[in-house]
Amino acid sequence: MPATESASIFNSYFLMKNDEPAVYVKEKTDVFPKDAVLTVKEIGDGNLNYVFLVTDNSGKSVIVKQAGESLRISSAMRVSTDRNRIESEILELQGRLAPGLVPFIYFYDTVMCACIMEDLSDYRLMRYALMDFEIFPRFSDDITTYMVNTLIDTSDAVMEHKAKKELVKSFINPELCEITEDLVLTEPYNDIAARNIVFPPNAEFVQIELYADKSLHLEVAKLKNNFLTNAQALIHGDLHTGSIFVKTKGTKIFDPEFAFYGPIGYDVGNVIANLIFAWNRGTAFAESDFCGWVLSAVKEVIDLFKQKFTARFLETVTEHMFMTEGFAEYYLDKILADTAGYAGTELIRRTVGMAQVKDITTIPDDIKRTAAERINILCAKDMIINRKTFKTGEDFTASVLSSAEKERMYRL
Ligand code: SR1
Ligand code: MG
Repeated sequence: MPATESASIFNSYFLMKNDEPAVYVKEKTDVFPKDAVLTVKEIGDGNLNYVFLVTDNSGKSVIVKQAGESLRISSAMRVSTDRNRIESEILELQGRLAPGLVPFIYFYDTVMCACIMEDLSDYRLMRYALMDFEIFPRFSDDITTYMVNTLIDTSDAVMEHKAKKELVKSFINPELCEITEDLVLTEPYNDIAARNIVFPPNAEFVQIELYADKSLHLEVAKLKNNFLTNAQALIHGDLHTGSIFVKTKGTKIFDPEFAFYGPIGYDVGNVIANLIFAWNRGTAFAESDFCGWVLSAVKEVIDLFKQKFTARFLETVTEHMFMTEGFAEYYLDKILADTAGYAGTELIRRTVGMAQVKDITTIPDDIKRTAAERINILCAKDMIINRKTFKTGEDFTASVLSSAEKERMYRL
């Protein structure tokens, strides 16, 4: 073993702190000269990991992201640190499939369960930018290119099936999937683990509309079964606006640690639901121009996704039977129904589940927050129950507007 390797403090796992991420970057990469003076700042505000910004005195910087053995959101929840390998490997793969739309990975390490990646400090986290009512005209185009390229190209439509199954194996992600199976697809409907967070003015509404609605439970059970068994494509698995960086001239999708082979509509549905949170917040603050843009983004994401998906499917399909006339339409139709269904489950779980979104929880006026939450739930139920009828961008925007109207009627 070379002397440097045997002497390294990074030969066995520990949680980095203080200036250790800087030492780590110098040891593992050539990004900075060995004599560079580096500063370290912990900047993570997610639920799971530790994120450090490492900068030299010229302003050059990288990010070090490390997986802890228990989660930041709850020290009682322990989740495999293999999530960091999954995240690093999928970002490398997606960098090839969707160039420019994901951060560059300089290095990753299965001992420290950490990776060193491109710093995107010139971008803003999309959730916070939307909370300030900023608009991003490029967003629909970029996010649909990312989804179409990364999802079709890893599916059985395009990949040789044995090679695809190798990827299924490599991206098996049981513990992170379990979080979604529990927090998204079970607990919001029954509070079975007693960790839902229900805004008190909506307690009765949640009891009637979610906990007591058996026909809703049946549809969610079907969506859960689909999530558990439909190894359709290598999905991001947690594609909310806290997993997206934006600036006027670009978009970067990051944080795919929940990635696994699952239903394509899970990713598309998450994007739609998180736009709806932004719309709901905009409505509470009477930001009508912003709300107009958000609704047009919802419509565009669906319509551009359909358009690009069909074009890329027809261009790249290699599975002979999938070339049969009518199959592309059948395949896309199922994805759109899944999109509506999982937009619904995301809307509900972020409203009553353990992991909520600041777009809604920081609405200061209780009456407006109550209304925003009810719109989320009514819209979600429409999308889940009637998911097979959602075919166009307008079907999604119409559901948002009619749910807002329904909520107004509920109050009268
Ligand atoms: C316990 S982790 C809570 C949530 O944070 C992640 O971003 C996922 O969305 C997960 O459901
Ligand atoms: Mg995350």
